Amino acid sequence: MKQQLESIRQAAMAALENAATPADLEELRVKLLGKKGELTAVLKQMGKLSAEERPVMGQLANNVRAAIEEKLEQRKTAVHAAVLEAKLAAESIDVTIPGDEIEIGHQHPMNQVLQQIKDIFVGLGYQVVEGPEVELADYNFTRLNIEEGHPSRDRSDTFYFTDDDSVLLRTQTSPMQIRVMENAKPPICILAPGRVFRKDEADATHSPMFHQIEGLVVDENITMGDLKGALISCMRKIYGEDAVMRFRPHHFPFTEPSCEMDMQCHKCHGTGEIDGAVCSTCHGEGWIELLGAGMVHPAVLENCGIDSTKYSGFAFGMGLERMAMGRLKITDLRLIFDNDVRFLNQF
Ligand code: 2U9
Repeated sequence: MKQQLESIRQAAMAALENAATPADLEELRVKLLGKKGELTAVLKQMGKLSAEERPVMGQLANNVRAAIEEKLEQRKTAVHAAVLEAKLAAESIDVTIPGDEIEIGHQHPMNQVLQQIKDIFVGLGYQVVEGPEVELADYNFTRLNIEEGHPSRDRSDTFYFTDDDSVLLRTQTSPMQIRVMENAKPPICILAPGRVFRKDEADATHSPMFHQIEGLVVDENITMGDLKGALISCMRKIYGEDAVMRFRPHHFPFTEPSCEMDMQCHKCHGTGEIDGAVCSTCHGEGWIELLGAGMVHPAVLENCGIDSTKYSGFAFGMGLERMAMGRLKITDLRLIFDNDVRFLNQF
């Protein structure tokens, strides 16, 4: 029996040493230590031994079992480590391989310009207001002091919904300011951005739909100085603190006095030419037109129930596409609305 036990130990050690997979080890465990295993088979013969031999053989059998168990654990750890190492080697990732580029979307250039202007005026304390695109002629024209028969009311210029020309697609965002003035008491300080509609043929500089941003400030003692301060401050934030501005007299029915604001061309510095050729940025003008503005006409204030002897206000308006084209060097308005990604990805 001693012989048998020793040969089991020897064979077991060799077999365990050669086992390469967890499955091999499990198979050996069952074969050596299981109920029908080799060691159990030997132990079953213990009954045939003499009383003196039994404890000696029992002790030896326990030693063999302990040795096999220890070796089994040792090999399990080693095999597990080897399997893991092989797996890691097979699945290794080359982190130096360049990844697939993921295209990330971005704001439309029009929204970029809109956001920048909104941020500036919100910083000055303006509230952004939005309203309906389908408007009453009363709000779009009459209360803005635009008289019956004015060319902008013409059916060839404005989209009307009704035969009596009382409902239309707004031609400016000004009706929004009328709505606010009608319902709120001064001080009023608002910015009204939005889509407007005019019957224009689409070409490089015209579109039947475009965007405006208008501003309105109404309070006691508002002057032309407040208008100039707000507009120069805004445009210098956009075009740089050294930008040079000028105001020219103009006429709008809803403001009196009215003006237009120009910025000296930053390319030719007002000379209109670069190296003897006509400056392509200002087309030789030396100045770039930015917006229209003026002091709110007293009749417009009264049309909204605001006492024009107590309150005054200034207003301004600019075309957003025109701003974007100037800022982003876009030469054809239609590109802004085409939404061709080859164009949009440039911004
Ligand atoms: C109220 C009173 C007055 C808004 C103003 C302009 C001057 C102006 C044009 C710029 C280019 C329109 O988009 S454009 O074609 N706008 O020149 N807009 S003052 O005046 C208002 C607005 C609301 C109640």
